[in-house]
Amino acid sequence: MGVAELAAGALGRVSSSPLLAVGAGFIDLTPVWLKDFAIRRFGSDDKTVLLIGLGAGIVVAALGIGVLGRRRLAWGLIGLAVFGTVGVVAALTRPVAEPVDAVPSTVGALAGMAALTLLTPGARLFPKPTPESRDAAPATATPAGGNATEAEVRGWTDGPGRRPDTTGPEPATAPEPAMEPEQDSEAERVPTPGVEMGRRRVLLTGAGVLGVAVVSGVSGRVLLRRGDVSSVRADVRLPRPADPAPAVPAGAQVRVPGMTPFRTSNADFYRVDTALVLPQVDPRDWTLRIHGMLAHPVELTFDDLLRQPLIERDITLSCVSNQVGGVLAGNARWLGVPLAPLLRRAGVRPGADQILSRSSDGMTLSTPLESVLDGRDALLAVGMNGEPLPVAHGFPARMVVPGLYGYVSATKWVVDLKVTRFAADQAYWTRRGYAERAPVKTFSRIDVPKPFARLTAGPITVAGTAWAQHRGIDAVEWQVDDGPWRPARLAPVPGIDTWRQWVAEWDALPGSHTLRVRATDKTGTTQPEHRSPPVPDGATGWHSVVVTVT
Ligand SMILES: Nc1nc2c(c(=O)[nH]1)N[C@H]1C(S)=C(S)[C@@H](COP(=O)(O)O)O[C@H]1N2
Ligand SMILES: [Mo]
Repeated sequence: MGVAELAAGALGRVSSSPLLAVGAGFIDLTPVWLKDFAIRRFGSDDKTVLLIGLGAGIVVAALGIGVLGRRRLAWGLIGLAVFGTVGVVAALTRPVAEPVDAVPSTVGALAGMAALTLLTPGARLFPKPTPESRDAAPATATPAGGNATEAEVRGWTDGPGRRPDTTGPEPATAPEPAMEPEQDSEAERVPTPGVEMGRRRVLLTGAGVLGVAVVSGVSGRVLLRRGDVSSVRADVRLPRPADPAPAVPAGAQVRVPGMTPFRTSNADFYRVDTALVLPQVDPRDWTLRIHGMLAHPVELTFDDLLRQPLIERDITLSCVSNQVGGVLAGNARWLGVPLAPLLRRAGVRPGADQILSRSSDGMTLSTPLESVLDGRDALLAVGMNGEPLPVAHGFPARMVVPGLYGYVSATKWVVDLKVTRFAADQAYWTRRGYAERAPVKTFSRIDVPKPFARLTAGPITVAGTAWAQHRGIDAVEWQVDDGPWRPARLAPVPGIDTWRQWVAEWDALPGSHTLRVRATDKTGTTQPEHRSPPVPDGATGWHSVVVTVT
């Protein structure tokens, strides 16, 4: 694995590292229910959990291969070949694969074979002859092209008193000789390779193999970090917006301890994507190809993009995997180029109904064209909360479309926009059973008090967040136990594309209580009580919190 990482580092291709390629392949093959479970259980730590799991899998595979190799070297070598093949297949099936990506896993598997052979010098490439078959067919004991010399073979099986020269330099340190000739029965002559090899030599060879693995693995990782763009990002200067964001009204943030901030900081913004390692895209090399059903396809550089008039908007982004009460939503101030005029200038052909966007790591998202062209602030964003986009959030450019779930709109590290038809092209998640058209569902959440809070009877402030981007929140109602629904006070908002805070006063009586919330959007539709899962187009249901009042 270490040597393979070094090869990947030398190539400078992250996706050719067997560890990362297999991890990425695993993400792609993960069934939707398991993905939803992982996001629900681990949130943005899902990738760390995956890497730990992969590490455990590798340890188990290595133990298996080692045990096989001790029995018969050939089995161990076959195990390593299979292991390497998994890496090769994973690397070659990445969307950004090139034939050269087969090299790290291949080199790694060969290094593994060398290590296994070194560590099991007594093991045979081919099965030992049984005492009966030995006399009948002595030729089978001689490995043709194997690693054991004829002398070694004879030393193990025939030569009384002749031990192969592998017991280490000082016989005194060699452990009990397995073969005292003459008295030994046939069965006892069968050597135990590790013991025969000499403990000291095993330790030294093992330490050597480990050293090579660690040094090459660490150097591979260091080499792969050459592509890191954080310093390039720090030097990016973004122009001022030609059209700044409407002012956020003073009361948008309700003043309740423990309340969610109206504006989510970049550090706290949720992260959901399929990228096991963050794509490092240098804006100096970045281009955005806009093509497909267009009269004039274009290709823009980052400077071309920054020369367009930029607009700044507060927009709430949310994930289709967000569960009732979940935190996979955030509100940021985005700076970017409006997408609609770019597309119009390129001359959209009749019949097109989809934008298929692609990221630098080969991820695809499909966005309904009508949502981008209907006048909302669909953006090619370059800035987030006054900074260049963080690498985790799509540096140097991403899409943001108010009112659509992230998986059908918010392509990070975007490099390609193809204007096409839903009938012709499918994107990553829609191929996996998620809806093609996924306007966000109306959500409301109780942020304070927290679940299972212990409160003192008397006046208590209940507060939370509600969102229905691009429709806007018209009302929030809350309920204690099965009492009447009461209207909450709504905080002011800068527009219909952000979430909205709400607050209510509760005169709490002692006991255990369930608080519930539901919102109505500006089309007059109230959130349904019915709980449905995130697949295929977003969860539904009322959020509730149980608290104890004493
Ligand atoms: N390149 C790329 N862009 C992507 C994704 C992805 O996996 N790859 N995930 C999408 C999903 S599902 C969501 S919810 C948003 C999340 O954006 P964030 O991580 O900046 O919060 O990004 C979207 N853009
Ligand atoms: Mo998402």
